[in-house]
Amino acid sequence: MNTKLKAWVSGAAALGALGYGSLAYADPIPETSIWGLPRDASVDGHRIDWLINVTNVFVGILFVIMCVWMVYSAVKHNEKHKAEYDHGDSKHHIAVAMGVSAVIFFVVDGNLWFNSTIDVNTTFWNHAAAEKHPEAVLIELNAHQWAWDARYAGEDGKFNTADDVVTLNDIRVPKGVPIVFQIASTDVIHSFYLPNFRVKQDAMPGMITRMWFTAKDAGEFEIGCAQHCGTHHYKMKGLLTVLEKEDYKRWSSELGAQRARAFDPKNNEANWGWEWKHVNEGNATGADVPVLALGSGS
Ligand SMILES: [Cu+2]
Repeated sequence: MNTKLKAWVSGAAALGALGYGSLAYADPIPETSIWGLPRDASVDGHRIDWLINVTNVFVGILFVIMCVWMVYSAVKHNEKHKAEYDHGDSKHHIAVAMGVSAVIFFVVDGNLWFNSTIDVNTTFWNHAAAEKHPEAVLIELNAHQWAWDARYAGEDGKFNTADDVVTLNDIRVPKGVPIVFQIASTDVIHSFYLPNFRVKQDAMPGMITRMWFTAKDAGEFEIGCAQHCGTHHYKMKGLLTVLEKEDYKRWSSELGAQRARAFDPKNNEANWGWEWKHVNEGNATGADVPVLALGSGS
């Protein structure tokens, strides 16, 4: 490659990477925009966004290099160029191909693997630490075709008792404290998805899965089901409202009192809660959670 062309190629690659990089690192785009990620309303969502943005920059740089390289090759190897026949299996060619692949693999995939492993172990699957927080809010979630039932322990701190707060497609949580979910499903596989909090967890029949996050902004956010779960899957939406701590306390004690008045111990279908399964020390993923018996009542 001559020096002029070399300079042009590297200049174009650098410009492309810079443009792409600044786009990826720009301020979050408003909710109404069709571009970019949904607004991040969680304390730890930046970890996910960073990985997505950095990967986009890497892939953007590679894309620009590939485009420039293809255009250069097409122009250089025009009809005036004498064809050279080559199988590309010489030691030199194999070494170059392996070297380029290894750099891409270790830099792009290696970065994803290394940082996501740290994020998962220290944060997203660290349910034990989230639960230990003195103000953590624990919620049991029962997914079914096609809605989300949420259960809070109420004043007594115990699940499946008369003062539990139970809601339908309406989850309210306080700002600034860990919100820990245990998730079950009565029928098929659903997936509890909170795009604004960068978390998603399958709801599996016959077992309890876990998920947690801390909200940093008050407001209303969508709950989606991210697993196709039947004909009315599209209707399986809910609302997650993040309240200031005092507003949340008022809401939960009012609803708890109402619920205690309406409680019917014989209504097994309504009393679907379970005793909270605490995470064993040393197993932050909660993989050994016992199988759930739904509808046993209390
Ligand atoms: Cu669903």
